[in-house]
Amino acid sequence: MKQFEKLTFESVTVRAVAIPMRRPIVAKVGTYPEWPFILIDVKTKEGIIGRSYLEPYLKNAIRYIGPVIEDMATAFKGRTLAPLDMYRDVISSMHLLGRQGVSVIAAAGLDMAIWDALAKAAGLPLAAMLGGSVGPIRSYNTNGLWLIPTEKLAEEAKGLVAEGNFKAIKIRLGRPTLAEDLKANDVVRSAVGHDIELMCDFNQGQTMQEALLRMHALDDQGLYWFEEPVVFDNYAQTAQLARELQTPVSIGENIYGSRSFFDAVQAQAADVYMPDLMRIGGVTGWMRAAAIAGAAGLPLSSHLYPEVSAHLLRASESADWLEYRDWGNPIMAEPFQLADGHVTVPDRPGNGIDWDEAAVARYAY
Ligand code: SMN
Ligand code: MG
Repeated sequence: MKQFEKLTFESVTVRAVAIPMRRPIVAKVGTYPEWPFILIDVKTKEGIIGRSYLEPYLKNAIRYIGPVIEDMATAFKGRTLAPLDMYRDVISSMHLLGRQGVSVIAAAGLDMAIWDALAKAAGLPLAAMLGGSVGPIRSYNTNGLWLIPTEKLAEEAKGLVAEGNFKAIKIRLGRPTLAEDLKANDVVRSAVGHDIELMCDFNQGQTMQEALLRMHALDDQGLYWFEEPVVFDNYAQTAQLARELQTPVSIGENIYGSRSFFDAVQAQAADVYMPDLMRIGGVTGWMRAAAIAGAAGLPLSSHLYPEVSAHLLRASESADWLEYRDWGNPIMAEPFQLADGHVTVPDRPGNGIDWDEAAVARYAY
């Protein structure tokens, strides 16, 4: 039920938690035994609270991302909640410090919380607020299969499929030798069979020379996509790989803002894109990127942030797989329901995020 004609920005609360991981991340980008979150609560004068979180990878990031969010919030005090205007103003205020990196991350966190508050005030799930509907999204399980010993891959792969009757899972490649990558792929494929799609992620861990040899050798293995085969923003190189290989090339998690997203699409840098809400610019940045991907006919997946990404995929023209990870579930009052490899966008106002405050207190640092 609609409650307010307009909302007024009052203040923000920023908190840090770190949650131990069931299957610690071992990737080319780093090793993470626990996963930090920055929790953002935007308070409005009318009493509605908008919530979001960021996944900043590094525990210390709260020390510099937190103050930027608080600074932006000070400038918002007393303003009517209008996410498009606020995003524009806050990004232009950061012009001299740069329009990428921490500037976008802080703006994105606030943007997601502001959209949440607006959707709550309208009495609509975020997906519906954006003109879409609630419902299922097919999802792949990304919760494991890091660069762990090959002997452990089979059991973990079976476990990942079983925990949500998933039809797709993601494996990390880019081991020291091609033989090890082929072996890892064989082990996982034998464990899960041919009805499960296998995405694979190289996390930018190869030079172009290595990638050319490795990708061509893996190209007939039936992998669903090759993610970030080389440094993500060398679009000339990723475009060459996308052209030469039959396996689709995916990038997107490291792209900051819709203008950089447009640059990548123009450069034909990939076959599939997977925006990350903290980098693409929150709900506002995502919808702009989604329009570009839709017009270009390019499938759009997601990176982390499953709760909010699910709403956005329901409102994106070329929506494809959601990346499902459960690392934030311990602090969620109502974690996602999984059924048959799908998550369901919850039919409640806002983005569906609410904190389990006892758990937040437990993981706070
Ligand atoms: C990833 C996510 C989180 C930490 C490390 C690596 C990865 C992904 O790139 O796409 O899931
Ligand atoms: Mg990735």
